Amino acid sequence: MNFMNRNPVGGRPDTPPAYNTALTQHYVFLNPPLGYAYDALEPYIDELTMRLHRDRHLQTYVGNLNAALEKYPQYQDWTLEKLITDAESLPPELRVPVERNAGGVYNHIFYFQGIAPGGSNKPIGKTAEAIAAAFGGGDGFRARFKDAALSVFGSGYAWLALTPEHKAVIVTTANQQTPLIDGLIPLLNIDVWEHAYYLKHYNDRGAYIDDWQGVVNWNAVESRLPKLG
Ligand code: MN3
Repeated sequence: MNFMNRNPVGGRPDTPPAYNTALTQHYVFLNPPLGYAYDALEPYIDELTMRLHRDRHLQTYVGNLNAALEKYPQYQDWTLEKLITDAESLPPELRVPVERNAGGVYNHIFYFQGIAPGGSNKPIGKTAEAIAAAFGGGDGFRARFKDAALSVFGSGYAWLALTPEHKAVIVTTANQQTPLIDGLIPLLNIDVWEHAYYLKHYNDRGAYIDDWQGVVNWNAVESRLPKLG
């Protein structure tokens, strides 16, 4: 399966395509390759967790989203972002499955593309500047982000995002909701559903968050910044 050729779409003009093309795809949605081997994040994130997470959990959201849109050709050219942000204008019977599953696809692709083998522990470039301004630097960010990720009750995500004024903020979302609906620009997320860490860390979410910090792909985060000025 060649994801890039099957569904050629342009990236948003303000974001380079390398990391973000999969987020602008539309029906028929595909599960993009990780871009690294399933075991490449060892010892931080284990191979079996990565296999199950992408091949089963994300695949289920992809399948459910395609099934939901199959009989609605008028929405089949909507991108993931449009399905999420304009869900209110969908027919009632389509709205809930789209909200859940488009969010599930978006959030997981965003998560998998936000980590990489050898990911450095340090924000770079404009990201580092925004983090320094908002949190006093990388250490302050890591502590605040961990607290936020720990605070998610049940299943959800913690996010680093930008406000429309381009101030860095940390927010959390429940289940498969995204900060897009609040007008924020997502930069980085951590999946804290138990399936993201249970095989290795059991119920110790904090240990998973610490490990995840070691594989954050700050180059990807930097590429998600809107072009300023
Ligand atoms: Mn997940």
